[in-house]
Amino acid sequence: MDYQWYPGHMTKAIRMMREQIAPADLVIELADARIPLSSRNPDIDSLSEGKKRLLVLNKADLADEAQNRRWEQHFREQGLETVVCNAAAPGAEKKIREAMKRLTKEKAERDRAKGMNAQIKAMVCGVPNAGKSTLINRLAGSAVTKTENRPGVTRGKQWISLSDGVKLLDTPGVLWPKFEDKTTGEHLALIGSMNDVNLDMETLALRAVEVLEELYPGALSSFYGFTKEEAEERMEAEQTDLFAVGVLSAIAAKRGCIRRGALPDYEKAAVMLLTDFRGGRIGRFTIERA
Ligand SMILES: Nc1nc2c(ncn2[C@@H]2O[C@H](COP(=O)(O)OP(=O)(O)O)[C@@H](O)[C@H]2O)c(=O)[nH]1
Ligand SMILES: [Mg+2]
Repeated sequence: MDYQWYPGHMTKAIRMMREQIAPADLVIELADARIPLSSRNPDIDSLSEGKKRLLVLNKADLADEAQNRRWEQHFREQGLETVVCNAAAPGAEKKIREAMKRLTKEKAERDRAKGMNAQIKAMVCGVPNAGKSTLINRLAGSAVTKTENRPGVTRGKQWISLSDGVKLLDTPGVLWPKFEDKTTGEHLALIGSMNDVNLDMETLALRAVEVLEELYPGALSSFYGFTKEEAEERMEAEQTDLFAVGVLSAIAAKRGCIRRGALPDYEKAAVMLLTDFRGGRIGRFTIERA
């Protein structure tokens, strides 16, 4: 499968991002807690050099709780301020605001020592679908109404005033993911951060089965209600040595994904499985380990 995402022009993209980040004192990077490695940007370190950093492991509600704690610790040990977050939940902004305040305390004090009001600029960035807009909306809250939205003023980049002199850029910085290896693209595809139109859903669903069988054995059989024996029988019927095919066939049977001739509708079962998996319905899974 071809997971190509960003077609070239990397130098230009990096230059644009550098310009966007330039005015910020604090860079808030969003990653997906289910794939904390693949959803991070390889150039973020150099792009945010000399700035305060906050890593937000978002969609933590969909990820394995024990793994959330391990990843948080892992990044903290690397010296990166890290917060586990579910931006979709009301109140998510509290922890982020606290971390922002901690990180910008010195700058605020320096400004005040000069007799000025504290002036801190923060920007949110991350790969597509990480939850940037959701988080910005949460952080902005009612402050969003306070932005200068005067008629006649060209609506370009705007800074939303939070409290304590913190201003947040109202548009996120979209970062490209790394795609040095096949696994990165595959993991982004699994969680739904790639355009499905370009993906072979059956192959992807079979990867989901393999990954889950390895990391969370039994999760699929208990959710869909099939036994290992059933999956094995179906492997035989399909004359394959791929257990994942047996599992997908069993899922198709359990969920009535059947096409003419009483054959399993793999395409339908694949889409269903991926939707359940991405939506956290089967369980909370972290597919990259600290
Ligand atoms: N379950 C869950 N969904 C989230 C979370 N944050 C964002 N989302 C959802 O993820 C999708 C992408 O979010 P969005 O803010 O548009 O991502 P962006 O592309 O980074 O701006 C939306 O459907 C959000 O509702 C989260 O913490 N948990
Ligand atoms: Mg967005």
